[in-house]
Amino acid sequence: MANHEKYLVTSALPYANGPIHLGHLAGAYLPADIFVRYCRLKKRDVIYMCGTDEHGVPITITAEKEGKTPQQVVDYYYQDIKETFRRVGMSFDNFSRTSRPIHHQTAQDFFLTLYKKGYMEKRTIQQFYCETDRMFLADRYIEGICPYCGEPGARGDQCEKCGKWLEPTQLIEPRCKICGSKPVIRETFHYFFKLNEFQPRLEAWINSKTHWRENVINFCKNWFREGLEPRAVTRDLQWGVPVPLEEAREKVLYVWFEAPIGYISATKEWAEQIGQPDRWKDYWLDAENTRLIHFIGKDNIVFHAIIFPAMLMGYGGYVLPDNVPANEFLNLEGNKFSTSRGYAVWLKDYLDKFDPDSLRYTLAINMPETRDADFSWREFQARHNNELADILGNFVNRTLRFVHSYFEGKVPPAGPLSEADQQLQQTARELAELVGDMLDQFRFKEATRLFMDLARAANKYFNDQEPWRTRKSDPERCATTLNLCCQTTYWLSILMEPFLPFTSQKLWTMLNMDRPFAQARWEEIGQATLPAGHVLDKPSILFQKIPDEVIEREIDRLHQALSSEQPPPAAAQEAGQEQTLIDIDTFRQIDLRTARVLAAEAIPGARKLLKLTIDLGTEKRQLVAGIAQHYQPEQLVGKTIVVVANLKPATIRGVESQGMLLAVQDEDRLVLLTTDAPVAPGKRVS
Ligand code: B3M
Ligand code: ZN
Repeated sequence: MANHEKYLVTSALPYANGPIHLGHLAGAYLPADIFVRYCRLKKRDVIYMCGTDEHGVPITITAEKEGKTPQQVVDYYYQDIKETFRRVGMSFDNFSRTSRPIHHQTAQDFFLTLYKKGYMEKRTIQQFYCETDRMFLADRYIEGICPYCGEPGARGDQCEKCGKWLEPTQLIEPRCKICGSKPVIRETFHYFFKLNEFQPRLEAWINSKTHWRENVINFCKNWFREGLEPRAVTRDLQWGVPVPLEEAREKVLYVWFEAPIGYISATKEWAEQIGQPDRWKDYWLDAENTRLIHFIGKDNIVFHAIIFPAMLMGYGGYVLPDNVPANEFLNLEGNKFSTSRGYAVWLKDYLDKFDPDSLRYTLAINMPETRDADFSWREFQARHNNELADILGNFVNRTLRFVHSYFEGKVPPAGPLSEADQQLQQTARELAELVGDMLDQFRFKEATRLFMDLARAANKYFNDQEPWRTRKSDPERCATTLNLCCQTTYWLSILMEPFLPFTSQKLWTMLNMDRPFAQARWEEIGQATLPAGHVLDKPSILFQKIPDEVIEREIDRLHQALSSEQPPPAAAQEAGQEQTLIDIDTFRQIDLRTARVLAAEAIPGARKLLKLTIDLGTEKRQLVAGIAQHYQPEQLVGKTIVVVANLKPATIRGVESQGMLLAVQDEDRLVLLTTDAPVAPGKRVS
């Protein structure tokens, strides 16, 4: 086992039950890819493992919704997610999937080893059973009212509103999530991992992690304060990794027990793929020299900083995470992503219209490292036009064009270096050092800003040196200036690569490099590398500017999703998909009321939106509605409309919308719902 330092990097395994959106990328994937690319440029021994998480109720609930088998769902989304990640430059060494036999074997071995070591205890428990669906209900299959905050629609394992972890039996008015019926309690048994027995060791281990992000440390300390409990690690489900015990053949391993083991099985699979089947041990079983780094979103901290490490401790011989840089969440135009309402920017839709590097840059420079961040289309446009195009693209373009115009496209010879020349080299070396330090501390926002500082310094150098003037007055000085500029474009192609891999490759090609980028080294930044006379390829524009109307279209689309429920995709309707049946209690959770429109006005810059002031009987409210292309404001005043009065407020184009009016889309018309006869405002619709 080689005794040099090794990096074993993972990203959270995305559920194979839906497409990837920007929020996913900013959370567990982009930071990992930036870090791994940097490690490769530093010639570190690094491998990057990921794959799809293919079991658990998120999969089976999607399968029921789409009228498919779980296998069909995961087969489709494995390919979809893998291809989307490829297009945005995710450079995994292996992107596996947990439905493969190698994962089943690895997870079952983990369970059996922990079982034989006495870390599993069998417990008989009372569990909800749905007599309609004839199945025990796992946590996420149950919904009810949260006993802590009263939130309706709390899940059986956690209330999304107050964040409390729940036992399903704590829910008020529990309902089966599939059919809506009231479940009964039945006896069953499950195996509980004795997590509590690892608390002392875990606490000591976490206390030694002084370099971890504060949010991760505090989260763990809260769990320790509440006291770790044994955790059920089996479920009464058909879809999953079968429990490797004869008496429990009908059960499967809990998805969160086996999914993190997916990092190990993906590494085993990778080792087989490269023809060195035991190579995975060099990483997972060499705790002395391996730095295991789990990139995740903050909702996965407990599994990666407490439960999986305890499993690794229990098994014995495995490396423990060196760091778990959990990111906070990314919001979208001031609101939370909502896949169920289509309020998201799907990565593949983005990639059909825009450059992957522009998104990587915008997300990296505003990464939700220590607090939630917000993606806005206007900021995306500004970062692309004013920084990537006007600073980085501009410097590269003016340098290469100047060399093609006045030096036959060849790197000019450098004469004696001036103070300014040496300062540029020194700046490049210092920035390379700083960017590297920031990346090793997982401070991506600062690292991104710093790499762009080299382009800023280079533009200033170009302007200060005035080669367009020295070309006539001092040709040798001019040649030296452009030599330094050519070196700087080379240094930039390396410095930017972790963040902008596609642009780096384009620049590498324009520089007509005769060796693969894989041979580039971080240490070359600041050193004269391009020899005089080296022939450069023709320059092309690295970043075409994005016009306002293109961004407008994207903003409008999001507001459509916010201001009215997205109709199910036409394909779903055409395919005659069964509507999800709900029971009367579920319907009654929606508070529909009549309302009188008191005032209506346009919202500056939002062609499709109107701001309404309505009378709800006991109160006045403000609504934003996407009806401006169907109604004039004056047509609406005095009208009785129907609104959803208990919808969470949302901010749309900076205006708070406190509810949602009901309208029907009929071809290209949008028609408001009103009452057949005059009705006072605030009356409940039932
Ligand atoms: N599949 C997705 C999530 O909750 C979950 C991650 C597993 S990582 C082992 O983000
Ligand atoms: Zn049911």
